[in-house]
Amino acid sequence: MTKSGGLLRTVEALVVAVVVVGMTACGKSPPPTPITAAPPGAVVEVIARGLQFIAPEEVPSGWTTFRFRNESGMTHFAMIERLPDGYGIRDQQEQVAPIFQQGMDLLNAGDADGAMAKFGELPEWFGRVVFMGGPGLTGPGQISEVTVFLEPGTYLLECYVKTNGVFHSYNPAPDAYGMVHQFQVTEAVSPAGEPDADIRITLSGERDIEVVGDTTPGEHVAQVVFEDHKIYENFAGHDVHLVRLEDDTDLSQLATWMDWRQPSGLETPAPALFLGGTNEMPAGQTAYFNISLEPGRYAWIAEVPDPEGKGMLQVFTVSGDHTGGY
Ligand SMILES: [Cu+2]
Repeated sequence: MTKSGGLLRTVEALVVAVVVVGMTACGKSPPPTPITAAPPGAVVEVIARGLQFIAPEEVPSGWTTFRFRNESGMTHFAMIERLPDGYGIRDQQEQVAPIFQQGMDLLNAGDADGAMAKFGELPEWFGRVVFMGGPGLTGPGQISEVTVFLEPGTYLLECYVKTNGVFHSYNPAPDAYGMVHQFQVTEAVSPAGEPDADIRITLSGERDIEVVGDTTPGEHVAQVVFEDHKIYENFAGHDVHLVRLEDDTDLSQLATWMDWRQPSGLETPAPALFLGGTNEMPAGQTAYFNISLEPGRYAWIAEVPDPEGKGMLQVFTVSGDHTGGY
């Protein structure tokens, strides 16, 4: 048994004890138990609270919707990562997260060569992690939803936004681990089908983000097609997020923020309100995400270095009902 498994069992035993005592004492219904498994076909609830994910440990395979509720005061995302067989959260904690943090510390100190040498220490298996989308950048108090097709296996949810230069997924304190959560995608298949969409977004490393559909006020579902998978200087592939722009939003600051290698990149607080999207996926994969639009200015933006230069920062306006005074 692993240490975390032992801890979990201890927590479960405590919960059972509390439930039994509570029922015996007053005969009322038991308090809610921790989330351990999502029922097949149900929406998988993922909560960001502080610098932790609260999410199920088992998720059905097939088309599954992840609803990400950000209860914290910071912007986060929830990237879905399929681990190679035999690897788990402890390997990420011991062999990957510290390397990225040490490399980031070197970048913050202006030592780009040292940082690249450090990133060269990443283990071979990290190159075999498959990024499978997941809820994109989501601002404080916001809820975002992504639907993806998952095969059975061992997965992580990860957020690597930074606070004070430290990745949310890195926490050097034992048993106080940061924004990484391991879950198992089971053989039980979700009865949910592929969602319907009214907006289609095509992502390619060869051209601008292509959006087809009407971005009118109200609810929409966007289908995101990953036509190819190009790896950029930040070791990541293209993706797409929705961000609300205010009159004083600085687009060049926003563009810089999308590159985690910059000291100000992905650093708390975000320069604008993010409303979800999808993290990267392999070529040929498709994700769906829910969008709620009000009249105003928005942008589609990818988490890549210089998104504007790549055609991956696209501003658009949602027109209001003219009788409403907009
Ligand atoms: Cu985070």
